[in-house]
Amino acid sequence: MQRTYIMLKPDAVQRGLMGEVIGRIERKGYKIVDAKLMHLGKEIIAEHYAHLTDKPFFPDLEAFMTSGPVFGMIVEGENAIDGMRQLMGPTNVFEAAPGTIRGDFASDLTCNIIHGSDAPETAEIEIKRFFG
Ligand code: DAT
Ligand code: MG
Repeated sequence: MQRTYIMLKPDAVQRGLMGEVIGRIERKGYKIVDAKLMHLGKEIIAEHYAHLTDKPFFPDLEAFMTSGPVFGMIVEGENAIDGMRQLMGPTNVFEAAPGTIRGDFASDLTCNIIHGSDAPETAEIEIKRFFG
């Protein structure tokens, strides 16, 4: 069993897509073992996206991620980290196939609906960051 940190981004919450995306996670067979709505500040976004703070698009990413509530979840299942990344589709939405969450609902590089941890180490750190 693996746990991963999943976050529905402000565009998903604002567009009323939470139910749709959560339904896909549940239908895949994963369990949501904790969840909460949060309004994130700049500090935690800079920490969460520390690998991107020097990128030219970081100011847009920061503004987007602090623009409204996000829905953070701990999702559990066998191979859930890679499995969720498959359900989500790739970072580049223009390469995200229909049938994936990003492929079906996102058409912008920054506003891409969903975050999912990319490795066991980051999953552990992110679960601690958002759920303590
Ligand atoms: P992922 O969210 O797939 O793990 P990441 O960690 O590399 O991807 O980047 C975090 C977020 O930053 C990503 O979901 C959207 C934004 N982002 C990444 N690359 C971008 C780019 N080239 N232009 C605009 N936003 C980008
Ligand atoms: Mg990432």
